[in-house]
Amino acid sequence: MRFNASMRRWTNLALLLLAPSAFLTGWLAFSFGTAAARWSLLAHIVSGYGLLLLAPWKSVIAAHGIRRRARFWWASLTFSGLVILSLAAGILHSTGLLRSAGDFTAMEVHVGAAIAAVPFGVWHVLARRVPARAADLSRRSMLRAGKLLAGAGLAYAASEGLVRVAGLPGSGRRFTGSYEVASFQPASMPVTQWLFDAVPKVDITGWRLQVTSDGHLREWTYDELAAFDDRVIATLDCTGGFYTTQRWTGVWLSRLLRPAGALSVRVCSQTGYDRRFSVEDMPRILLATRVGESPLSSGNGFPVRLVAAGRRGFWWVKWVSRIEADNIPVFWQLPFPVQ
Ligand code: HEM
Ligand code: HEM
Ligand SMILES: Nc1nc2c(c(=O)[nH]1)N[C@H]1C(S)=C(S)[C@@H](COP(=O)(O)O)O[C@H]1N2
Ligand SMILES: [Mo]
Repeated sequence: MRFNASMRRWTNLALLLLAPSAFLTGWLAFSFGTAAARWSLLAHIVSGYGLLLLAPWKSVIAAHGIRRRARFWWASLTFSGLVILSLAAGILHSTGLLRSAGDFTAMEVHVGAAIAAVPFGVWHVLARRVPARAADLSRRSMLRAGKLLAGAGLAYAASEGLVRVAGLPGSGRRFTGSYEVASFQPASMPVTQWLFDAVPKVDITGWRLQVTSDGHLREWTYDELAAFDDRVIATLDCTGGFYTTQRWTGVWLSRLLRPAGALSVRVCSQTGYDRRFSVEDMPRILLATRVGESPLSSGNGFPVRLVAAGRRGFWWVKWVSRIEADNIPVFWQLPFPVQ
């Protein structure tokens, strides 16, 4: 196949579809703790390998732009660097060849580089515009697209096969891509925050949990909460790339509040971190006082934290200090925390 102008257009347009698809399906996977994560990741990884397969063709295009020193060509190069870093970290994570470097997990580098690439990517497509044409939807370009996706699917299957045959650590990943750490060993459980939170100091003597429902405030002491003995075995699956299964003990939220008229329930940490849940979920979300048979450690949420089985780790609010039912719909929150 000759690499003519139409092929160059096609390559750039394929990148235009694949890069945003990889970015969005990555976040989609993060928003599920159920099998839906697997389907999002399938689309995610096929998009990622599709980008990788286009690299030889894109290099020819890029070499031309660099040779003629297009305006801000170095910004496109920075963009390439970030995309390559993200791809590499994603593959290192998934194979398990390198799961962390310094303070960062491969998954954090993977997502961090992808986020950093976004402004460069937006600039790149605006600055190196490729206007759409009817011919872009021709039978021929569709056939090419089909071949590319099939190739990406094969590349994915081949890499998964290799991971298994070679017995790489990646073969032990959960359906979310996460690795198991310290299951049923609560003392060795990782301590991690979404972004910027720090472990607060809690003086348990004056501590109260404030629960507001139907306009009525009820305060609970730690001992009152610790007297409940509701139990669940649940898996905390952090988007940073690890999961840990533990025996949790505490109280189902439905025992602390049964709002008659509310649309949703907001669970707030002492640090200001919060998440909103639907009222129907209350019977399945545990406010945990213990893990294993011991009280929570400070890092893991002492005095009380949420255990939200089937949801990713960022829903498991630690250091819960306030729970309030109100009339704000549950979807009225950012899809991911910002602190
Ligand atoms: C993963 C995505 C992409 C990467 C890493 C990437 C990278 C690059 C690099 C390094 C250059 C050469 C430097 C320059 O001209 O500024 C370039 C040129 C170019 N890119 Fe991209 N690009 C990507 C996606 C896209 C997309 C989605 C489009 C358009 C829809 C596009 C259109 C172009 C055009 C038209 C050129 C100029 C080529 C020339 O001057 O002959 N690129 N790209
Ligand atoms: C340009 C953006 C991105 C590209 C090109 C990309 C591509 C990839 C690739 C190639 C892999 C490795 C697949 C494998 O070897 O099996 C991967 C894994 C992964 N990516 Fe991304 N990714 C991007 C952004 C993101 C974002 C923004 C997120 C989350 C918010 C994300 C979440 C994940 C997860 C969870 C995995 C692990 C999947 C597994 O181990 O099965 N990615 N990605
Ligand atoms: N208050 C608060 N709760 C939080 C977080 C946070 O940053 N602040 N991070 C969440 C995330 S992203 C995860 S994965 C789990 C981590 O729990 P662990 O430190 O007990 O492993 O806590 C969740 N609860
Ligand atoms: Mo997390």
